Amino acid sequence: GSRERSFIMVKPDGVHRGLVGDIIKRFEQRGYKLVGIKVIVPSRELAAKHYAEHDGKPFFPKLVDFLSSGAVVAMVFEGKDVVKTGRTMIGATNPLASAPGTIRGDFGIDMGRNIIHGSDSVDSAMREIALWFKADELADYEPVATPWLYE
Ligand code: DAT
Ligand code: MG
Repeated sequence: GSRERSFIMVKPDGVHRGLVGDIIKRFEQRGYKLVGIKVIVPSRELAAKHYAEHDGKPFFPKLVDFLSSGAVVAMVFEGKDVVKTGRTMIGATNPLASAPGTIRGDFGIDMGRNIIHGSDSVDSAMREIALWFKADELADYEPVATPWLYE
């Protein structure tokens, strides 16, 4: 439904490169509601928990080092089909395989510098949101634009 939520995170490369505003703008103008946002330098422990599904893969240590190497912007967006649509807006895991118009396809080259994370399922989103945010860090409000976005 329209209360679906996704965990969206600008990774350290995206923050260093000044892409935060552009990324927020894309979700905002699509009509998704920002319900949580914070800037943090994740610990290695938090980064490892976030990427737990990849624990044991050859790229895992590098991935954890990278995510915990600097500031990230962690966000929760809400709206109809935001998990799947968010993934479409982000593009493929490998930026070189991502279509222009997608975030990775517009801004990235290498897999290990792919700018942004987005939850891959509603279940992953719930796990990730609980990992990165406390319940009282998520805002409950109704944008006045809602009836002009949803019929
Ligand atoms: P996504 O970020 O598109 O959900 P994923 O969950 O499969 O992709 O992998 C998490 C991150 O790990 C991904 O953004 C970049 C990195 N990664 C994935 N597969 C990789 C590989 N084969 N070699 C190097 N890094 C990889
Ligand atoms: Mg993933």
